[in-house]
Amino acid sequence: MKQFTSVHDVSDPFQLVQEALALKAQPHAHTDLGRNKTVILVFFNPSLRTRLSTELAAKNLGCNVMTLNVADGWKLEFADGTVMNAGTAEHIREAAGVMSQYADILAVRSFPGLEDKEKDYADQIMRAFMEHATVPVVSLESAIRHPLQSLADWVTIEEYKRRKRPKVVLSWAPHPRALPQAVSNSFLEWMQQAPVDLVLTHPKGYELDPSFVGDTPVIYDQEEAFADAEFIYTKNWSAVYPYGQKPEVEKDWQITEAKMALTNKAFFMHCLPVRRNVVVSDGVIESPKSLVLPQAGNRLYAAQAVLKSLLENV
Ligand code: SN0
Repeated sequence: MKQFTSVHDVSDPFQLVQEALALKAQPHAHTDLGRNKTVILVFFNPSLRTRLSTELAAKNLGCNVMTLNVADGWKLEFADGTVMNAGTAEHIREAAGVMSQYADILAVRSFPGLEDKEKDYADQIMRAFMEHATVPVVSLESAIRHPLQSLADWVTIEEYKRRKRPKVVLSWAPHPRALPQAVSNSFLEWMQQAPVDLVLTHPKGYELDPSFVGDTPVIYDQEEAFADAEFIYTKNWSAVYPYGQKPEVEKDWQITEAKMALTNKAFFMHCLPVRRNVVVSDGVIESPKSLVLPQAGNRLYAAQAVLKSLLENV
């Protein structure tokens, strides 16, 4: 693997899931692999799980880790050909080039602006790093994808599934703010390669980008979608059309005990952070069926599997 920015960078995603599970059994089996190697994590946006799990993953492999909050650095320019006589002090061409002098792997987080669909879906920041860094680039969530989350989600489903091919439902839920589509986009593209029956449910008006939905069935009735489900994966996202908006929804899409009772004893999953009693009731997230903590725990082994695979190639 040469970079990790989407499922398309991974030749065998199932093999990577197995690698993460092997690392979970023996997290300290490869402490020499990263000796004298440096991972730089660059955050344009806040992080809790991603930062801690990726730092620890790198350390478990024996790497040096440095973290840069972009707010602490120069304001970067991404457009080519700009006359840089205004607010931006350094071009990404130099910034990514310089970081590559110090890093063996560069990992980057950036959120979308949610104002201009074309701009966000061009995934400018991640693409600029891919283009101008001279070392492998890892996505720590970009404007449109969160592949480390999806890999951890697949690992979790693999651990908890009771059937060879479980039914997995990705359900929209309400949220007070307009959120990115990245987690849901990625979940769809990874689950489309997993041995699961995947169903997408959301209110009318919250259709995801067709390039990510592919041929995943969409059921607009949440309760109908929940029938026979073994995993309820919940996430809010803002509308794609009109982009970044929050159209009104008639029914309450919160995940409640009553809705979970319609499933086949489904597990509840969410990437976190989650707004309790808006996205999911306390009763569901506190129940024995809630996988939010094991899921977050698996972020460590997902990151470790990815870094290991990249280190084996640098
Ligand atoms: C981010 C998102 O992409 O939806 C990160 C998820 C891993 N979530 C949020 O920004 C939630 C913020 C909030 O105010 O609840």
